[in-house]
Amino acid sequence: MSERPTSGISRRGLLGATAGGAALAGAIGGGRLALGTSAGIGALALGSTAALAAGDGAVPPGQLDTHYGFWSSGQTGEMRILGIPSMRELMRVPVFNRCSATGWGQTNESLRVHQRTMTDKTKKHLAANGKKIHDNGDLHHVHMSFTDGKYDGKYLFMNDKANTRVARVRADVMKCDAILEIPNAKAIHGMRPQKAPNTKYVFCNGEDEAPLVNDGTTMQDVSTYVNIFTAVDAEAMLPAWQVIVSGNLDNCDADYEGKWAFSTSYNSEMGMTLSDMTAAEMDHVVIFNIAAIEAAVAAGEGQELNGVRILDGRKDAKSQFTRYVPIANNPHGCNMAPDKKHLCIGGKLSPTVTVLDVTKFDTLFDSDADPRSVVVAEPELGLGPLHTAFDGRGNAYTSLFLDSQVVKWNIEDAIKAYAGEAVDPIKDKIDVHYQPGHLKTVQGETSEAENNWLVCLCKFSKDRFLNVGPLKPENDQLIDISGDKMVIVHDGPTFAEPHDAIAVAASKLNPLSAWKRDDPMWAETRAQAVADGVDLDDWQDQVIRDKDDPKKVRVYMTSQAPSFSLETFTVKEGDEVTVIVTNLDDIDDLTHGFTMGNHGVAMEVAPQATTSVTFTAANAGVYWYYCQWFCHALHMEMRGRMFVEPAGA
Ligand code: RUQ
Ligand code: CUA
Ligand code: CA
Repeated sequence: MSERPTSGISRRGLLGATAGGAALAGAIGGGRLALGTSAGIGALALGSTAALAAGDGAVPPGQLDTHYGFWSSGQTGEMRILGIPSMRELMRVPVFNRCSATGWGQTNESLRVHQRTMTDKTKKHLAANGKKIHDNGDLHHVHMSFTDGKYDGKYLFMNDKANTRVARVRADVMKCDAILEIPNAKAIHGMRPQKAPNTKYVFCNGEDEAPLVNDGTTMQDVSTYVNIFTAVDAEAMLPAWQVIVSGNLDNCDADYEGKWAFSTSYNSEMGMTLSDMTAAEMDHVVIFNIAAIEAAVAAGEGQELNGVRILDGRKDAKSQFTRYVPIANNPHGCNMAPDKKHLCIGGKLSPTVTVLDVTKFDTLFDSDADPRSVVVAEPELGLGPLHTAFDGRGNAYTSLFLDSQVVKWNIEDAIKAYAGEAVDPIKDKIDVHYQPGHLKTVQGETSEAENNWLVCLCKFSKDRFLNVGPLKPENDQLIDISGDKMVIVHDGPTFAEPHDAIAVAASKLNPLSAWKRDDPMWAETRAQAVADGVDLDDWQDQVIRDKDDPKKVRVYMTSQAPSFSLETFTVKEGDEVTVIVTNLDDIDDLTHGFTMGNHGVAMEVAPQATTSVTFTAANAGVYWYYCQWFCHALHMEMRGRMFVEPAGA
C-alpha cells in the first residue's frame, strides 16, 4: 500500500480524520451534515472531499439511509426502492412485469391481482394469444397516498401507459395488491393522488385519442375521437367517474385544498401527425372542478359506459366541470408547489415555465374572467423545460432537456419580474448528464418539502459509465441543494427506464418483516385449503384430487429451513397441479422459494406467506423441485421429487 503525502496529509491520515472531517463538513454546508443522523455517517461521508459528500460514500456499510426513494421503471414495468442519499437500489417490486425470481405474474395470488378488474374483451384477446395477463407495462409515475397534504405511508400508486392501467402497492409489505384496467380511456400517462383532505381519488390522464365506443365502426373519422380523464376510487381501486376533454392529456397534479385537479395537454389540435400536433400557437392546461363533477355524477348526468359515469367537459359543452387555460404550445410537466398556491407548467417547446395561482381558479368558474388571468409568472429559464421540483424555501428546480441542465429559480422573484420589477428569478444553473426528464426533491410534492437533495433523472448517460454496448443505462444523478450552489454528488446508472421518483422520510414507513398468516393476499388460497380440509394451524401435508374435476390436484406443504415438509408427491401426466407452500419460518429475512424443475415454475415464499402456483404436469418421469432462495447452510439439500405417472397408469 503506497502512502503518498499530499499537502502534508497522508491518505490514511485523511481517511482517519473522521472528527476533523465532520468539522470540515459543518463549515462547508449544513445540509450535508443533515444526512448524518448518527455522527458516524456525517463524519465518514465528509472525511474525503466535499464534492463526494453524498452518494455511495455518504452512507457507509451497515448504516441506513435517511429517506426511501420510490422509482418508476418505465418499460420494465416494476417499481424500485432506492435509499437516499446513498442511491443504493434496495428492492424491485414487480407490478406490470413478469418476475422470474418472485413468480409475480405466475403465482395464483398475483394472477388474481392482475385479473381482478380485467375486462372480458381483454381476457378474450389474451386467451386467443395463449396468455392470462399482459406481462409488460410502461410505468412512468409512482406517487404515495396523502393525508392532509403529506405522505401518509399507506399506498403507492403507479400508471401503465402501455395497457391503460393503474396499480397500487401496499407500503406495509411492498407488494402490489391491486391492478385496475381503466375502461373507455386510452394510455394512462400522468397520474396523481389527491393531496387533500386525503387521497380519495387517484387522477389518471388518458394520453391517446380514440373513438369513445372503440369497436371499429368509426376509425378514420377523427372527429369521433375523444380523450378521457379518470378519477379512480383509491381505496376500492375502481373507476369513480370520467370526464371527456378537448385535446389530449399529458401530466397532472392536484391542489392542497382538494378542489382541483389539473392536466397539461400537448395536443389541443387533436392532430394525428407530428406536424398536426405542433401546429397551434397555444395548447392548454385543463382545470377539473371536483365538486361540480361530483354533484353531476350524483345527479346521474352524462352517460354510463362500461360501468363508469362519463361527463362531457369539452370546451364546446361549456360545462362547470372544466376550464382551459392557454399555455405556449406543447407543454409537459405539471407540478404543484408546496406553498399550496403555485402550479408550474413546463413549456417544453417554449423556454418558459408558466406559473398559475390556484387560489384564483374559482374566478374562472364564477365569472367570465380571462383564463390567462390566473397566470402570475412566466420566467424564461432555458431550452426544453420539462418538470419542476421544489424545496421548502420557495425555490423551484426545473429540468432543461435540451440544455442538459437544471435551473434553480425563485417563485416569488419570478412573480415580481412578471409584474415588471427588475429582479432575476434565476439563482443557479448546473450541467447534468444528460438530457434530464423528471427531477425530484425530498417530499417536494407535499407540504413537507425538504432542502437537502434533488434527484435528476437523465435520459442519456453516453460517456458517463463504462461502455456496455449499444444499449446504455440511464443516469439518475443526486444533487446537493442545501447550499446556494447545486452540487452533483452521485451518478446512478439505472436500467430502462425510470421516468419519475419520489423521496419519503424513512420515519414515515415501517414495513413488516413477516407476512400475517391471514393477510388478504392469501385469503382465497386459504379458503381453498379450508375447503380441502387442511388445518390452517398445522398445514399437515396433503395431496388432494379435486372431487369435481379429477384432473386437478392440490399439493399442500410447508417450508422450514432447510426442508419442505413433503419430500415427494405423485401426480399423473397432464394433471393440473397446484402447489401451495406455507413458510413456517418467521425469522427476519428467511425467505424460501419453490422451483419445479423443467416446468418453468418458480416463486418466492417469504416468511409466513402462503403462496401457490398452478402448472400442468409434464411427461411421465421424476422431477426435482427445490428452494431457490438461499436460506440455510443446507439450502442445496432443500429439495424433493414430483413423480409423474403415465396418463394411463
Ligand atoms: S413524463 S419525463 Cu411520463 Cu415527463 Cu416521463
Ligand atoms: Cu429454503 Cu433455500
Ligand atoms: Ca400542440
